[in-house]
Amino acid sequence: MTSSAVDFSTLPGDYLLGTVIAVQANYYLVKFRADILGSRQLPVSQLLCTRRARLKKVGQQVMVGDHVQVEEPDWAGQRGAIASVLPRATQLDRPPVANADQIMLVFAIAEPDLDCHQLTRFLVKAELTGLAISLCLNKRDLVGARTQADWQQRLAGWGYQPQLVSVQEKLGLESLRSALRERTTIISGPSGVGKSSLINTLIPAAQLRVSAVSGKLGRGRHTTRHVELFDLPQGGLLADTPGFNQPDIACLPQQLGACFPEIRTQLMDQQCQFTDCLHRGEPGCVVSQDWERYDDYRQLLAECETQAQAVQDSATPDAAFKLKIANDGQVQKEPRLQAKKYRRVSRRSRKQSLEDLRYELDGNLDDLKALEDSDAFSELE
Ligand SMILES: Nc1nc2c(ncn2[C@@H]2O[C@H](COP(=O)(O)OP(=O)(O)OP(=O)(O)O)[C@@H](O)[C@H]2O)c(=O)[nH]1
Ligand SMILES: [Mg+2]
Ligand SMILES: [Zn+2]
Repeated sequence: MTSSAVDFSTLPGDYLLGTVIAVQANYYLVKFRADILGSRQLPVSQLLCTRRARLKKVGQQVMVGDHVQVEEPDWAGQRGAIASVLPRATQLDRPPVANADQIMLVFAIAEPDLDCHQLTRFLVKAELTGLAISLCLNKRDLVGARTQADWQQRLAGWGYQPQLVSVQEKLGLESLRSALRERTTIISGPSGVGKSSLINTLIPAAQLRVSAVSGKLGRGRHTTRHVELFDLPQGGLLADTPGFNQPDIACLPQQLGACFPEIRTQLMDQQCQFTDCLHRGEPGCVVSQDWERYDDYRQLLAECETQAQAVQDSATPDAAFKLKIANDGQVQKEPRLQAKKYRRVSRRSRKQSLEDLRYELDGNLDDLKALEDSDAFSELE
């Protein structure tokens, strides 16, 4: 099964359809996949493509994971041009990936220690995408059978069935392989848990950079910076994403409950008196408060409310300031930078892809807009 909003079998025979597996500045690496090509044979399996000016003019973005039509292939020079982008079945903005089927969250049982609050943030963030979620706990070689069983049981109480693996000792990888087969999966998780190691083991050709966990943060020194899709030998694609340690949760307070399986199951065959109930003791609320992550739910709810309030307040913006939400959920006022005065990006940054810059700006849309308006952007183009 290949994720797409389009039935590939209905496309004309000479239609050259590929999947964008990497984006670097204005170049798109397009892979022609055997599962889409069927019996067709092509001289090479991938081409480095530019985007037709027409697409640029209409503002059609091309993302990793996009299924695209390639024109004028130069097989000898391994170049081509993207003529159109097929409708997306799904789209994630952070990381920017189109047509993903599922998110696989990777955490380590140890080194770094499994932090339940951090795991909850990642889970909620993943739940908000609406994609299917699978959870993988790596480095099981570092703990005993008892600890492994305890985690399994604890997370089952949250509503998840983690797969316990050791990439290093090659334990538990078979069931992981079958969960990934013929699907496009985004691998996500904190730094240093072994995401790149896992992908290298599943796809030896990927050769992602892995490095020793070092320093107080327990963070790998060479962290993954680009979003790139890798072909699984048994079919399917994997995206390694940069590790985030503290994903921010931006949703309406009313959306948060649906991100907790514990709440979802309680609301399966009963409902609260008020449809916008936030499950914190309102009259007629049927959701119990007696479950492990209830305090996490309340904490995240408070964050969402703070953010929602900040958005409301900024409807009448104070021109000189902009609102910023810090990692701890506190809203801070920061002087607004004028687009023209935006600091020049460093030589190092300029060499990086726009995707990297998006990460470095940490999702701050004002800054991104300022950057796109500034000449730094056209230098990247
Ligand atoms: N003991 C043990 N160590 C592992 C295992 N898998 C990976 N590691 C080590 O964990 C460290 C970090 O691995 P990476 O694959 O770079 O982690 P990552 O999640 O890609 O990190 P970022 O790219 O920073 O997000 C490396 O030193 C790996 O050798 C495992 O199963 N057991
Ligand atoms: Mg990595
Ligand atoms: Zn309720």
